[in-house]
Amino acid sequence: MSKRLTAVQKKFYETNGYILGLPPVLGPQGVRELNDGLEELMKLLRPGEDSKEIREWHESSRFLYDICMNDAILDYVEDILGPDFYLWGSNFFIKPPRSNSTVGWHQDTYYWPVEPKISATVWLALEDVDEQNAAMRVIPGSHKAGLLKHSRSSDTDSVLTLECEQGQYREDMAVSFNLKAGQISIHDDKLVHGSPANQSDRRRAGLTIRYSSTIVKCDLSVNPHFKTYLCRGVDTYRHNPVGTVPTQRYGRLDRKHVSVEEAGRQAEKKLGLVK
Ligand SMILES: O=C(O)CCC(=O)C(=O)O
Repeated sequence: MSKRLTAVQKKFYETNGYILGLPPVLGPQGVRELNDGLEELMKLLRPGEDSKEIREWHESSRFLYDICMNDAILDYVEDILGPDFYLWGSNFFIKPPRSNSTVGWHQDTYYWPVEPKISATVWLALEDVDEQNAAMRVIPGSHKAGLLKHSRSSDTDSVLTLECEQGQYREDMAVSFNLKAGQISIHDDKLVHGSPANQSDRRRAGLTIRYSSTIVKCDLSVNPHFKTYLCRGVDTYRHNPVGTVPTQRYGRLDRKHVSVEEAGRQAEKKLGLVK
């Protein structure tokens, strides 16, 4: 039985690979707390680090863990992934005003050493986000095209260096993920998406939260740090290590983060992404 999404919304997600236009999951007070919490986390960064370092800190910050376990968010995710799913990833995508930084077109699943491909990302807006301040853009329906070819580019303003090769997706079809503060979007792990530079005078910040069906298994030889937190239902598969719920409100995680991008070419080969 559906918790929050109508049959039409579920069908839309299935066809297009994303959902927008949901009621806010945080009110003005919740949005203020989220922004204040981000400031507290930023205080834990060391010289030379930036907000990109705040990754998987739901494992060390109860404040973030509680946001990732927000009941309204989990209801939506349950409608998409089914009754049994876990949380495993979170990070902030922040573009200061007038920043050149972009996010190149990519499929999340290319970055993650997990199978099968039954995962979804929630993007929670910390402030109003639109075309002016570099909202994320997605290619509707591109999640049905299978895994696309990605190549490494070092000559780029993108914070991600594995980008979808051109010609495999229709950029002219892109839809902008405009959100009000406290609203979420949800997208499929195979959906092609990215975001442009922020040419406005407004910051643009979102928290991404990654959830997977309990059947999804991580290749720990690529990412040995993968930890799961059951959100709903039961994990009959027990494929993955289980994380410990953090007790401190704000805490940093001191360890190397590993996606396929960071694990390097060897990992791409091992996972059969390249020859
Ligand atoms: O916020 C962005 O610009 C990109 C976010 C993203 O790539 C993701 O949520 O997977």
